[in-house]
Amino acid sequence: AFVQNLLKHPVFLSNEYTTKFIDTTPDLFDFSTPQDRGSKVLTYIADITVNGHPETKGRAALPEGFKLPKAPLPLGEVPTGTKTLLDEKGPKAVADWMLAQKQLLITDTTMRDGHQSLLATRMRSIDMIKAAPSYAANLPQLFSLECWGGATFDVAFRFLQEDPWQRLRDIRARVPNILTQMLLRGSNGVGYTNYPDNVVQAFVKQAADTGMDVFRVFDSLNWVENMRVAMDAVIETGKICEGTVCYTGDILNPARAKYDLKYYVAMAKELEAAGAHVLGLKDMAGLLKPSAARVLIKALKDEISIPIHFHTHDTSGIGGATILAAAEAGVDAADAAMDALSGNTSQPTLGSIVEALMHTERDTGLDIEEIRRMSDYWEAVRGQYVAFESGMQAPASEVYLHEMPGGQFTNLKAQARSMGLEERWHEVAHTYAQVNQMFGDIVKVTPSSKVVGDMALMMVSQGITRAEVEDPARDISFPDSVIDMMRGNLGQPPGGFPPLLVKKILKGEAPNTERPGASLPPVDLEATRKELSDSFGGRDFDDEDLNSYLMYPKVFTDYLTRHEIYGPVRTLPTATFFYGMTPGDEISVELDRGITLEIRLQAVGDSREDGDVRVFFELNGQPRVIRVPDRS
Ligand code: BTN
Ligand code: 3PY
Ligand code: ZN
Repeated sequence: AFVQNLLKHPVFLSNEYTTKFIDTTPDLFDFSTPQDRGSKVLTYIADITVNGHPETKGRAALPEGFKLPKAPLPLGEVPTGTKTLLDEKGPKAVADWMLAQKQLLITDTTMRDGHQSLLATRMRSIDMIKAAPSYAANLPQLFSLECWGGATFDVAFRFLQEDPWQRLRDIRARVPNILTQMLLRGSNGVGYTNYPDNVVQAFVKQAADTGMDVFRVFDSLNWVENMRVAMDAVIETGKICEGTVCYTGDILNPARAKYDLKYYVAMAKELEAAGAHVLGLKDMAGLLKPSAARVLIKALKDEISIPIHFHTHDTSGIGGATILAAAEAGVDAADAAMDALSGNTSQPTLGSIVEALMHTERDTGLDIEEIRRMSDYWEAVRGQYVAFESGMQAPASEVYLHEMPGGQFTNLKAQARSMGLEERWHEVAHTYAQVNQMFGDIVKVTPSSKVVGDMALMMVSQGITRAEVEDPARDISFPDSVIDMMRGNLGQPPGGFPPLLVKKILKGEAPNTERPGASLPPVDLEATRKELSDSFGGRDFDDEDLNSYLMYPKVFTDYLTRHEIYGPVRTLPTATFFYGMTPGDEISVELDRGITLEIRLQAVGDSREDGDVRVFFELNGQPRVIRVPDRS
C-alpha cells in the first residue's frame, strides 16, 4: 500500500523524492498494517535497529569489521553414509555394523549440545543450514549429527523466533546421507514436565516423519520404567532407539557406592531387554574419569551385546582423555564437538580426537583437513554470538564437587548473576552439591538438575543452611519445582526420595510413587488442535504445530503471535537478527527457496511526537518506510 501511494504521489512523480519527503508526507502512511512477509521482516529489522534486541542489549557487541561466516564448499557428489544403511536395512543393521567396525564412530554435537553448553542454545538454524551441504559432501564418515532435542524447542520458539521442525526439515533436506540425532528426555519429551503417554508417542512419530533418525532417550532420574513409552514409540517408527544410562558419582569411589559398577551394568541390561538398539552412556556433567571409563566400558562390553555410544562434557578438562580411554576399552561411538565449539562445558574437541586416534586401530576415518575447514566456519559463526558467551575462562575440577550438567552450568551461572549472586558462585556450587545429598544423591540432568539448581539458588539467596531445611521445626517455603518432584511428578530415583524430607516438603500429603504417565489421562489430540485453531481465527494447524503446542502451549502461541507481526525472520543473517542494521548496510535474505529479498537500510529517522520512528529501506530496489515505536 505504501509503495502504491508513493508511486502515485505527485512529488514522487516529479522526481523530487528524498527520504525527507517520505518523512514529511503523512498521507503516504495511510494504509493498514503491512501484511506481506517482506514488510513484516522489515518491521522486525526496523524494531531491532531502533530498539535493540532484548537479549543482546548491554552484552558484548559484534567486533568491528565483522564479516558474514562462509561455509566450506561441498566437494562434489554426496557419498553414501550411515543414513543410507538405516534406510536400506533398518536399525538392527546399523547396530550390527557399529559392532563390526574397528574405527571409533563419531557424532558431531556442534548443532545441539555444543551451542547448548557454550552459548545457551542460541545458535540459529540459518547458521546450521549453511553448513549442512558441506557436512553431507565432506564429512560422510560421521556416525551422526546431533542437531535437535534438549533445549532446542524451548529456545527456538522463545528466543530465536523460529520453528524447530523447520530446522530439522532444512537440515535433513541437505544431509541425505548422515544420521540425524536428537536428545529426548523420555516422558519429559523436549520439555521440563512429564507429558501424557499419547503426547510423547505423537511427538516421537512426528520427529521421525520430519527427519529424525537416532533418538537418545534418557530419564532424569535413571528410571527405566519411565523410559519405556518413549523407547517403544521410537522402536515403532523403525528409527534407532538409543536407550541411555545417565552417569553420576564415581564408580571407583567406595564412598559413592550408590552408583557403582553393578548399578550401571544392571541398568544397561534393563535397557537392552527393553529393546534399545544402541546403549547410550550419557555423562552429562563430565564426571567419568579415564580410569573409571576403562572399567565401566569393559564391563558393559562384556555384559551386553548392543553397541555403546559415549557422551561426555569437557568441563573438567580431561574429557578427551576419557574418550580415548573409552575407545581403548572398546566403546563403539563417541560424541565430540567441532573444535571451535568444543571444550569447557561443551564436548571434547573433535579434531583432536581424530588426530589422537590417527594411525591406531581406532582411526576414525574422518578427513582432518575437512574438519579444520568446518571448524573455521563454526569459529566465524560463534563470533556472532558474543552476547551469549558465558565468560568461563578455563576448565575446572570443581565439577567433581557440584556435578552440574554442562548444559546447565552456564545457565545457572547466568541465573545467579541476574539474582545478584555472581560473586557467590562457588557458594552456589557448594550448595548445589549439598542439595544433591539432601535429596538422596540423585541423577542430575534436565529436568531433575533444574530442581536442584532452583533449591540451591533459593538457599543461597535467602541464607538458609541444609540443617535448617532439614529441621522439622523450621518453616521453609520450597520452590514449586521441588514440591513437584517430591510429589513424584518426575518419577522415582533409585531407592526413592528421603522420606523425612518428602514428609516435610509435602506437609504429610502422600507422594505418587507410580510412573507419572500411568495416571495422566490421554490428551484429545483433535480437540486440542481445534482449541489452537480457534484461538487463531480458525487457521489450519498441521501435526508439527500441534506437537509444538502440546509441548509448549504458551511459548508456542506467543511465538505465533509474534510471527504475525514479524513474519519469517529465521533466514535473516544472525548479525541482523541480534543487532539490526546500520544505514548503508545491504543484506540478501532467502525467504523461501527461490524467493530472495535484497534489503538495504537507507536511514533511520528521528523519534516523533507520536513516539514512532520511521525507518527507510530499499526492498528489492523499491523504497519502503517502516514505522516502529521508539522504546530505546
Ligand atoms: C542455503 O541453503 O545455503 C542457505 C539459504 C537458506 C534457505 C532458507 S532456510 C529456510 C528455507 N527453507 C529452504 O529450503 N530454504 C529457505
Ligand atoms: C538436556 O536435556 O537438554 C541435556 O542436555 C541434558 O544433558
Ligand atoms: Zn550433554
